[in-house]
Amino acid sequence: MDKVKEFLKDNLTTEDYDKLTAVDNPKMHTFVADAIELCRPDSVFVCTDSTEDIAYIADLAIKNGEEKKLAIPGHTIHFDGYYDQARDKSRTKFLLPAGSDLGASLGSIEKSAGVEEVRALFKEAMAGKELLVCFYCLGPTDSVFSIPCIQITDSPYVAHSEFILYRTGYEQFKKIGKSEEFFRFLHSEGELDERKVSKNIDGRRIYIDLEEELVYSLNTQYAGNTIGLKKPALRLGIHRASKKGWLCEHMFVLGAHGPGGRVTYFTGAFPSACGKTSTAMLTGQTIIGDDIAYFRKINGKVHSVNVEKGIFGIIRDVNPKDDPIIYDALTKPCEVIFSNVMYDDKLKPYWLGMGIEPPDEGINHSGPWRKGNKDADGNEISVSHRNARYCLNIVDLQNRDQRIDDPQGVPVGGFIYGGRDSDTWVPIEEAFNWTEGIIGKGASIESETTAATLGKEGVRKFNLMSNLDFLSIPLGRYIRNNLDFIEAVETPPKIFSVNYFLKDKNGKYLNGMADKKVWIMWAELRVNGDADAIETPTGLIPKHKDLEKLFKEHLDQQYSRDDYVRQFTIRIPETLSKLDRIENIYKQDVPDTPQIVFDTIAELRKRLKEAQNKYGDYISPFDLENK
Ligand code: SPV
Ligand code: MN
Repeated sequence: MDKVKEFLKDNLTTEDYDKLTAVDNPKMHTFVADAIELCRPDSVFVCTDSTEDIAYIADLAIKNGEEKKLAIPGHTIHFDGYYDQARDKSRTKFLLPAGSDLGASLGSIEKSAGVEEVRALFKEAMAGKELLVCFYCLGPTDSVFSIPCIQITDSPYVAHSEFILYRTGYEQFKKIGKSEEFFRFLHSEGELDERKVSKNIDGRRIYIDLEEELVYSLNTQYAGNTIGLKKPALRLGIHRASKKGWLCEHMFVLGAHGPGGRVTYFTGAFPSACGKTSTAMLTGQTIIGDDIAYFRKINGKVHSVNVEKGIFGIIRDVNPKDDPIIYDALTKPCEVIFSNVMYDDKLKPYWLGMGIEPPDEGINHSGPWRKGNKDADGNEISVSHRNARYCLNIVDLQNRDQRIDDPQGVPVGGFIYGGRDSDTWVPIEEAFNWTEGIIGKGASIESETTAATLGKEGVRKFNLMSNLDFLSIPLGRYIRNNLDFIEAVETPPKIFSVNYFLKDKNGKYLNGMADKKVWIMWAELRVNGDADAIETPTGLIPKHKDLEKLFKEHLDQQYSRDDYVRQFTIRIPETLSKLDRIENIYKQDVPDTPQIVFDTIAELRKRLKEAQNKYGDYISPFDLENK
């Protein structure tokens, strides 16, 4: 018997040892043995795909106090520390060998120093705890898209969340034999305080080794930092995709149901808290996924899968009117983990914008809470955190798409890029072609910041493909990969920009929350050649007559010409300023920007200026329609 197996035999129960070694993968065994030696847990549990093993993890989360049962069967609540409520960008770093460089915007640390630092923090970090060894699969199992993953963690909350969010992977691991191609994640929540939340926030680290496809995460519980398969794996996925010629995007996958029963699949990228999940959840449509998608070319077509099988969604403003399907799942017996909402003495959860008045006291992310309580910085503590979440299985949603687990994925008709933009982009516009779509839409996303990352809200930030936080390759190469991806694709997906957040001069939103459905249904018609469009300097926008019909059909609303003009006026000065900002970012901060980015921006600017000379600063869509 080799040394690693001997070590494992000495440190695992016979049952766990047998489970682990039934998967005959030396690299995986070495990873587990090293984690045990480093973190020194009291015990080890190896989790297979069996329901008993998975139930053991969920029970452990209750036993150790990281989750608490709520009144509705299957529902639990979890809290993260008061200052551990979002992704920590500043302490998320790539471990880079000396001499390599990803560009200034991607945080990194020299690899040997970083590994030494983080391993020192992991030393004996699991004393008194159980180390959990869990196997998952990114993408559907038994598919060209599948990526097996191993997660080691001392947090049953993290492992439990992953069993909701990802397909199981123990059997998948058996199938890959001795292959070394899998992602590895090592997590420890570190010391917990009496509320069972990570205590040493200063020691929070998320360190990513791209070459090894290995991520260390520590002293944090917030899922965006700890759930290896979510944002850590998104970074590994982008890196691997770039090497192998596919795409890994921060995108939902939605089935839009058009006339005659046809289904057209869209994928969409929006920065956090900008309407991504609610677009993926549009009524009357079907959902494949709401966060991360892989893309491959299959038989000359672009196909996509949901990397996940569950949703870790923002719960703020989820109410029966705006999000009826999610609200239904959050109020019926099924598996749900709520995080950072409030519960009362009847074990009922409450959150901001749920459509009913919450009680004046309960337990929330700050501990025992009363309306009006202030935190240490003097800020009033809201009933739930603005980035509070729910975690649930997509199978528990009425609107799941039938092809959710299709190993071939689904063919993609359109890409949608959106952001929180109060004054520039129209509600929807189709790009003239793939190149203009990738550059003028995806690579030009700016969005006003939200509560999903630490820092000030409401500041306009560049966020190409809403993937900036997760890029693990130089920005220019990432754009190039997107541009080149449709080589040899007969009909590339159409590319659309959307903007749900336009405001008038008084700061009032120009659109209702429900309007997004009309924009997506218009895109569905466009992909299938069933609607005309008006040419603008930057793309193609809907005609009033088509929107009028769609508003009537889908929302039972009149859509006036005035509303249309207010929303679809082309704002030349704002669009030109935006182009300047975007061009400057690429000029100053992205040394490997492909020349075509500058050429395309120059072309867009030329067309905008020509239109400005002809029509003035603000162009009504009717002027363009009648030209
Ligand atoms: C996002 O913020 O993009 C999310 C949630 O999907 S998190 O896991 O924090 O990334
Ligand atoms: Mn996301």
